[in-house]
Formats: sequence, C-alpha cells, structure tokens
Amino acid sequence: MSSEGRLIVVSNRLPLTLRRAGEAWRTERSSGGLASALDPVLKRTRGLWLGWPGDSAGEDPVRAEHLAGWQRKHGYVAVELPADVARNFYEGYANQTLWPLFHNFPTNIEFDPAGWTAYVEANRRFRDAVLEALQPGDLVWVHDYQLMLLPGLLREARPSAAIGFFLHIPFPASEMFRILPRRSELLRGLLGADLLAFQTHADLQHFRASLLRICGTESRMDRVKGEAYHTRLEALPIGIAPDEFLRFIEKDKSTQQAFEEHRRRFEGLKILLAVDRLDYTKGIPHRLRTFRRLLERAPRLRGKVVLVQVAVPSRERIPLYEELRHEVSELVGEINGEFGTPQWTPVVYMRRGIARSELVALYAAADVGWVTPLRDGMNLVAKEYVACQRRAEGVLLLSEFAGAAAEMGEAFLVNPYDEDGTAEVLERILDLPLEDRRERMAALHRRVHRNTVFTWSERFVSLLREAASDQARRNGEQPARLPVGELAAAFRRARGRVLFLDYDGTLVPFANTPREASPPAALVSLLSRLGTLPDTATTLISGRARADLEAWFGDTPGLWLVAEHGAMLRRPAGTGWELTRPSIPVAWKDRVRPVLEHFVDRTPGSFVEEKDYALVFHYRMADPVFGEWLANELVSNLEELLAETELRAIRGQKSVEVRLVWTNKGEMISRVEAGLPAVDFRLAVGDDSTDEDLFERLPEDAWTVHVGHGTSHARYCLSGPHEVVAVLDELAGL
Ligand code: ADQ
Repeated sequence: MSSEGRLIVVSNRLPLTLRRAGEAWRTERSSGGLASALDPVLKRTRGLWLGWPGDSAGEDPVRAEHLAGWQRKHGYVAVELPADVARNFYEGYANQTLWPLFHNFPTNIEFDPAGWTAYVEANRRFRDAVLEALQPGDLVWVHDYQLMLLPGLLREARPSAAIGFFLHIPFPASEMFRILPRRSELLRGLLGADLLAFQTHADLQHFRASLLRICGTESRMDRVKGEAYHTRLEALPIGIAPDEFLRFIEKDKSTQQAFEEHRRRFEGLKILLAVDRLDYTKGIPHRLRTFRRLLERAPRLRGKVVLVQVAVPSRERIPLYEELRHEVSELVGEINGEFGTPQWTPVVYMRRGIARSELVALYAAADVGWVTPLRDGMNLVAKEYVACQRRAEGVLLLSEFAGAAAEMGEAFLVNPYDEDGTAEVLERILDLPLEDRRERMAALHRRVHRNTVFTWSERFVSLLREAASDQARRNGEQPARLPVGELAAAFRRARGRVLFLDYDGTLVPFANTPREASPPAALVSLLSRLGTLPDTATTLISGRARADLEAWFGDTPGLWLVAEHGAMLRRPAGTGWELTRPSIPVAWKDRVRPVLEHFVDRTPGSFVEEKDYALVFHYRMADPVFGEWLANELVSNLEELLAETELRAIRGQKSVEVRLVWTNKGEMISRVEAGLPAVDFRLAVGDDSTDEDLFERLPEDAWTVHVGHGTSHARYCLSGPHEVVAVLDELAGL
C-alpha cells in the first residue's frame, strides 16, 4: 500500500492523547473504536495520521517535545485547535447535534450557532494541516462525523487530490436528517470526496434519499454524478484484527491469569458480559432493566447468573452524559440491593477503561456477549467478543439496531427497547444446547476472520485509488471550453454552414412544464437572423412535439425544424412535416398510456405528455424522493412490457419517455445537408444524451458543443443557455 503514494489518515483524535498532569504531560491511548481499528493498518503503511492531540497549553516545550516524538515514531501529526474551538466543535455541533441526530435521538439535540461556527473553523484548520502535509500521489482518508465539511474544503483547494471519507456512525433516514440545521452544507461537504463509504447499505440508501430530498440531487446505487466531480458510494462494514485478540489469549501471561481469576471468582455463575462507552446510544439502562426483568421472571436464575457491565466514561462534560452516569449507577444499586445476597452480587459494574488483557480475558470467559445498543454504526465489541470465543461455547445477543446485525445473522437479534422480549430471549439462550451454540459461534467466527480491519482498509484504499483515477480520466475527457474567437473565424471563412441546435436546456433553461418553456422574443429573432444567413442551414433539433415547434417557430424564416428527437422534419420552404420512415407505428400507445396514467394517479404533480410518436411521463413538480422512486418503478415495469418491441423507456430530465428506438437525432444530419452545396462548417449544440447521438455521428472537424459540466462526446463545452445565446448572437452578427 505504501509503495503507491502515502496514505494520509485524518480523524478528529489521534490514537494518542496528551493530558495535563500537574506540571507534566501524560500520554493516553484512546479507547474509541476508530483507534482500535486503524492503528494496525497505519503501522503497515508509511503514511501520516493527522488529528487533534488533546489538551493545549500555549507555548510549552515539554508538550512540543512529546508531539515531535509522536511524529518521528508513529507519523502522527498534531492538528492544533484553540481551546474554545476544540471544545465548541467537539462538545457542541459534533456531539450535541450530529451525534444524537445520527443515532435517532432528535430530542437530545442542542443546536448552538457558536458550535456550528467552531465546527466550520475546526474543519478549516484540519484542511490547512492536510494541505501542508499533502504531496502529489497521496491518498487522503478522512474519518467520521466531526469532519464532514473537510472533503469539500479540500476539493476546493486541491481539485485533483484523491479524497476518501468513511462514516463510522449510522446515516439517519432522510426524515431525521432533514431536521438538522446546516444539513445542505454537510451534504455538499461530503460530495467533495471521490469515495464516500458507509458501514451498511441501509446507511448508504439513507444518504441517497437525503441528497435527493434536500438537494434534489439524483444518484445511482454506486455513485453521485456531480457537476464537476463524481462521488463513488460504497457500503464497507468495518472489522477488527481478530488475530491480535487471539494472541492475547494464547500468549499473554496476564490475560491468562485474569481469565483464571474470572473463572474462580464467578464459579458456578453464567457470565453475561457488556462492554460499552458510557453513552446513551449504547442502551445501558435498557440492559439493566432487562436484566431485572430476567431475574423477576426466572427466579431460578438468581444466584446463577452475573451481569458484568464494563463502561468507559465518555464526553463527561456534556450534561446528558452526566445524567446517564447517575441513572446507570442508580439502576445498578437498585438491582443489587433488591436481589443481591452476601454470597452473590447480580451486577458487577466497572466504570472505567480496562486494559486489553483484562478485556480479552472477560470476553473469553463470558457465556453471553450482551451487545444491545439502541443505535450503532457497527459496534466492534460484538466482533471482539466473537474473536475471543475460541472454544465457541458462548452466545452473542445482538441489537438489530447495530450495524453489525446486517452481517452477523447467527447472533440472537433483539430489539433492545422491548425489554420483556429481550429478557425472554436471554432466558432461552441460557439453556441453549452446546451443539447449537457451537454451530452459531463457529459461523460468526468465520465471518469475523474473513472481514477484518485489514481487508476493510485495503478495500477502502483500493476503491479510493480507483475512484480517484477514474476522476482523473474523466477530467481528461471533459470537453474544453469553446474557443469563441476561433469558432467565429471558421464560421466567417466557411462556404456552406449547418447549425444543429437543441432547444430545452440548450437555448432556454428547463421549465416546470413543457409549455412554460416558450421562447423569449429575443430568441425567436436571433433564430430568424441565423435562418436568413446565406449558405446556412439553421436547424432546431429537439425532442419536442411538432405542435410546440410549429407554434413557436412555424413563422421563423429559414429555420429547419426537427421534432421528437428525429421522428419528423419540416423544411424551411415547405409547410408540411416529413416522417423519417415511411410510416411510424402508434398503436402501441393504447397499451402504454394506461400504465403511465396509473403512475400519474399515484404521483401528485406529475402528468403525461402526448406527442405524435411518443408518450412522456413528467415528474419535475412531484416530491423529489417519491417522483424518483416511482420513475424507477415505472421504467422497470415498462421494460417488461416493452421487451422484444421497437420501443424503449428512456429516462430524461425528470421524465420517462417511451418512444421508438430508431428515432434518433443522428439520423437527421444527411437529410439536412443533402440540400446544401459543399458543407465545410458544422456546429452542433446540446445538453443531454440525445445530443450525444448527434455528436458521435458528425465528422471529427465539426464544432460539437456540450452545454453543462461533465463528460461528453462533444469537443467543447459552454456552461448554460445564456452562454449559448451569446455565442449565436455573435455568429448572427458576422
Ligand atoms: P464507538 O462508539 O466507540 O465507535 P465500538 O465500535 O463499540 O464503539 O468500539 C468501542 C471500542 O472501545 C472497542 O474496541 C472496545 O473494545 C473499546 N472499549 C469499550 N469499552 C471499553 C472499556 N471499558 N475498556 C476498554 N476498552 C473499551 C464508533 C462507532 C461504532 C463503530 C466504530 C468503528 O460508534 O458504531 O463500530 O466507531 O467504526
């Protein structure tokens, strides 16, 4: 991985944190999932890891010495944040707005504009730090919800950088996401990435729905086509490094000692183990109440089971976390007071981070891994427990709201809000025959070993590399800006000239209904000036029905009209329309119309347009999410209906058009040119896929112009109808 450019990891925290201890500084290893996950990967690369190093303190040579050491030894680069920015960013917008909302706790949201300002500021400082380190060929991998603006900020500063983003927490449903103040800025920030990856497919789909609902941006399952950049979308569930856990069990003395101690201490008891950050998303009070329900409904289990709850303190300066801490302590006290005996303590509560050896010993000793967050991006504890179950005798009880549930089907999946239901499952699990436990655990084991943190990160990096090089290739294919001076000179020199001009999106912007896009008087006059130029065939070539073209341009002198993407043609001198083929079938309309009308009935704001040889379902004014969803449905229904016919259902700009496959703009070139003496100048201007047919069929030296950003077969581009009109105006005046 290191041979092909460095990997630059960017996350809010570095894996090491500096804490002030009186006059001295103490280095702590963070207990978060991200640090546990990425550290082994980084060791294998020669990259850098940029992040906030912890407490700051003006100029302090000892602190600076520590940080310089980190950089030398591990490649960790400190991103300094002023204390108030660090605090408002992390404890403000990131953890009191984004965190609760993304975990479906909208009522826990606090939104303070100062928190947002700090969030923007912190993201900018991270951008500056990345730019300082960035070298050509580097891959930048940004992590998590604290840095959602960073891909966009980096893209602005370095358009060709390779930027990836991974979201560790869930992406909420669009109904939830739309509550978020500053929601569109965040979406735009994310779209700065070449690769955007989520823990599960559900998260990815939620992201796409939010993008559509909030920005009106359509996407495919695997990518968002932006104006200038594409963003590849992926679901990449994170894994762990299972062998490292096994090594502790097999080789580490203190792990083995701790394991024996647990066995002795809890002899005769079934151990139910829970390990969490002390966070309201992890469902600790729900678990404790469930445990109480278990002891109430199955008195035979009293004195036979113990719940070991390990909870590492987290975000302690946020009031909600303080409340949670009290609630958990009280519940533990209540349960132990109610059910405990001098010989038996039902809940063993450890409110601290514990050493890896102790953690592994507990995982190995536990009969049940009790992992029931109310919502979780993935949850590594579930995977760690499985990795440590070497004898495969334990059982995993897993919340269906953890990302891990999507992969760990052999676990017992429960709804943690249903405390009675969960207690019932637990009771059953405790009596599960060994054979069943082994079978389930062995299957989970295989999965945890197959999808590790190494395969995860390698896949991310290779996808990022691929996405970035596609981007580079696409940029190479992007048409150059039209050199207007050269065009004008060629136009002036030419003896026979043909212009092919598309209408909607090329000469006028898109309107809500086809009727609203009627041409302004200035455009009609421009076209008539072009139409009357000597030795020039000016052709309006559109997907429009002939009735529209005739109503608007029927009297424009010298103009050729092509309707319905090339099905019909009207010459300037004549008044009648010619068909491309001797006859074009229309009987099919009676079969297709009811299908489209059925969709109109279900979609407020949509309607059917009837052309001579085509039917079009328009949904520009419909709810974007619903309209998009229905359009997909419609196309798949029609594909079945139209299979083995000459008809196709083609997606356009917020429309689905059913027409004959051979009506095509490219077909028209020879008909228009046939009437002219030697043609030595061709200009074609258009904005959508039907114009691509034209660009492809024209000779190499034609002036082909794509309107808008993105790739095209055209040689040149212009940004929108206003520019097209300005260029034509110049030609008309020559
Ligand atoms: P977290 O919310 O931190 O991570 P999680 O995936 O459970 O959640 O990771 C916690 C890590 O901390 C585990 O490696 C665990 O061993 C360790 N840990 C927890 N309690 C501990 C204790 N008391 N002592 C010592 N170690 C302890 C975020 C997302 C998750 C996602 C990860 C990784 O919220 O959903 O799985 O990132 O993407």
